[in-house]
Amino acid sequence: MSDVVTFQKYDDIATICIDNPPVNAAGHAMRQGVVAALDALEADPQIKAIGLYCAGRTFVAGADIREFGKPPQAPILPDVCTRLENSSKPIVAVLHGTALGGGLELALCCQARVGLVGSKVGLPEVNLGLLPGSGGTARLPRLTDTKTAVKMITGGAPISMAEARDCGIIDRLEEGDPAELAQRMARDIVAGNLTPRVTKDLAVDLDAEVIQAARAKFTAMGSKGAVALRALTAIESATQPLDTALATERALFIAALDSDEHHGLKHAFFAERAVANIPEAAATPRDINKVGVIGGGTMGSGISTAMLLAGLPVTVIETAEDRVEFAKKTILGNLAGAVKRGKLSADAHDATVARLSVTTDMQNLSDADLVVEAVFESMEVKHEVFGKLDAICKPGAILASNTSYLNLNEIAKAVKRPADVIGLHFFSPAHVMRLLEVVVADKTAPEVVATGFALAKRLKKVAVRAGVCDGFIGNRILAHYAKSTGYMMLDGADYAQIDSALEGFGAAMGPFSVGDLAGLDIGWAERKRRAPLRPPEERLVEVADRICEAGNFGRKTGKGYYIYGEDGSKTKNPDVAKYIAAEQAAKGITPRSFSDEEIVNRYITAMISEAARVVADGIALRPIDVDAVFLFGYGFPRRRGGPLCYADKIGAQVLVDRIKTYAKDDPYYWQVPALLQKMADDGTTFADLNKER
Ligand code: 3H9
Repeated sequence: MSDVVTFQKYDDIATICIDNPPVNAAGHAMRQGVVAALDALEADPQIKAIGLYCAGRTFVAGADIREFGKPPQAPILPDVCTRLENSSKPIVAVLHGTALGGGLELALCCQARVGLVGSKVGLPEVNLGLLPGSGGTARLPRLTDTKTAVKMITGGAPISMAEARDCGIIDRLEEGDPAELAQRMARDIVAGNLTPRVTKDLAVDLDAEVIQAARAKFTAMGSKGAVALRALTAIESATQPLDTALATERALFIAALDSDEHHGLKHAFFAERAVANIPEAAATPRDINKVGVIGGGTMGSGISTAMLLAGLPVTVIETAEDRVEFAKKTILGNLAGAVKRGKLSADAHDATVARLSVTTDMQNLSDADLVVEAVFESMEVKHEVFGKLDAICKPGAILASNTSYLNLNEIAKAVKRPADVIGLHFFSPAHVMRLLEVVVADKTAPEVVATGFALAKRLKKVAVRAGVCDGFIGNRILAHYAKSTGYMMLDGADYAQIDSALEGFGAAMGPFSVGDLAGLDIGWAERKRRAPLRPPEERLVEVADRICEAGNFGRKTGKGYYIYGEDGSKTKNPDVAKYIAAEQAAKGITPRSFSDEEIVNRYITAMISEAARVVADGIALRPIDVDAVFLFGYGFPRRRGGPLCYADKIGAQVLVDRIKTYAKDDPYYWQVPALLQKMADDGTTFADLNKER
């Protein structure tokens, strides 16, 4: 018998158990094991029905994603599915946990399906740039209505087992233990209490209107709708004879395996998980049962909301009564929004609010396990706050700063317990954005780092370990590449064109629109802070300063690069053209035009350059950590996998050549990073570096 698939006989029934941790993925050994078990049980004349179930936390959660891109090893999953479908003995699949992708496809080929209450089924392949490749598109529309099939296959979100029962995907909803249920259900089949429903024998009747509406929607989405459109094409062939439909689906699946979207989305899937692999992973996290937050502004309120949503009691410290009221109002507003978005159940709302207290008395933090400081970005202010916390907080309490760029080693000097100091850099809105940069100072204790990662998991965030430097991973890279857009604008590119070119690349919003949304005063203050540090060789773009000097800070004042009408309109601010022209004239710049391609190339190359330096300096542990930061904190298009995954697609030599070309006009800004040059010379990639580190 195989290591991962075993079977047991009980009189005239048998069970097959798949035990392939962590998620029972349908890897090669598992596929071989299922076929071998089936061969043995079919050959036994005593066995009349079989129950198929999984050990551990879930039924098969899909094909083994790690095998994609490698030569397929027989038996391939579609053949295992067909083998189950053609079994001479009825098989009932018992689904628990998350029966996803190839897992659900295996179940669709069994002669009956039973699901456990509280579990889910889904076909999430589109989230990996794929479509179901083991008959899901051909078989699901035979069991359920077109609308459900299209939604599940092209949308990728799972549905509850109760919904699956209601729409015909499973035959019964049961409670109990999968092993026990597998026996019971097989016996029910033998006794005639559970009637097999063989998918291939059911008729397909696709609703043309639903298909047409979906096709129109995905077509209108352009390249962003391509993955869903491919999946829809497979669904449409479900009306063909099963063999033909399966062949069409297989051909589309193989083409999808080769697509850029799949490559990027697969990388993003593993990036989300790979970042948890840190040097401090073996340390035991400290218990966090009570949290303090210093500062109830937008950031502090967002952090407090995130903690409350994770079930933690929070004490927020503000400086004055009116600020206390503002913080309360903001947090309550955030919680009401969470109820609306389905992130907090209405029943749990009042209990969540009851866990919040907002006060001006810092002594209330004496029993907090963790305090996150989210006050004004000034070393002086941070030192004052950390000095007070050192005196008030109990031994073992973690003292965290939410600073987005200040030197954490300096901040830690304000306390007598630097081992307890860490950076927890949340991204705004902190209760929504998934990224948490965990910044590790020279003296931070390993268990404090491990606690940061454990907390992120509790908050359902993606934690990425960062070293200390100005801006850590994300903001350091952002500070560099953001300049490229200003340079292009001053050299003649229309800023609205820059926005639309980068939106075409996949950014949710172009950089000038983002600046307006975030508030141009933030960048203005930051430029003033950095002004004394700015080397004389560095180009300066002053357009944004002119906009701010006129009292326009973007959306919050109704005017920035764009003018925002009360009716939701957005038009270019004509003053900006005047500021640009004046600066060009003063600096002797003859404006030229830029193609969308050049805009994207310069922007991405600037981003990759600084990202390469961040990796070389050890600020990020691996290239994949930079990718995770940009995917979960900066809206980098997921289908492109992250800046350094995308860099491998471009190639190190091409990037080096581009930088050298751009450097002819601005040799200070465009310098070839040593790591990129080395990769170009050695013919290596960031993916190679991910494997090494
Ligand atoms: C497919 O099925 C194609 C077919 O139609 C056709 C084929 C021909 N493979 O997420 P977690 C690992 S496409 C390999 O932290 P959770 C994961 O990397 C597939 N590994 O746990 C992690 O490893 P590590 C369709 C997988 O409880 C560990 O398991 N299916 C796979 O938070 C734990 O994962 C999907 O897309 C896999 N399929 O969430 C489902 N899945 O510990 C993808 C997980 O070394 N998976 N791993 O970092 C998920 O959505 C979640 O993992 C799941 C569990 C909800 C199952």
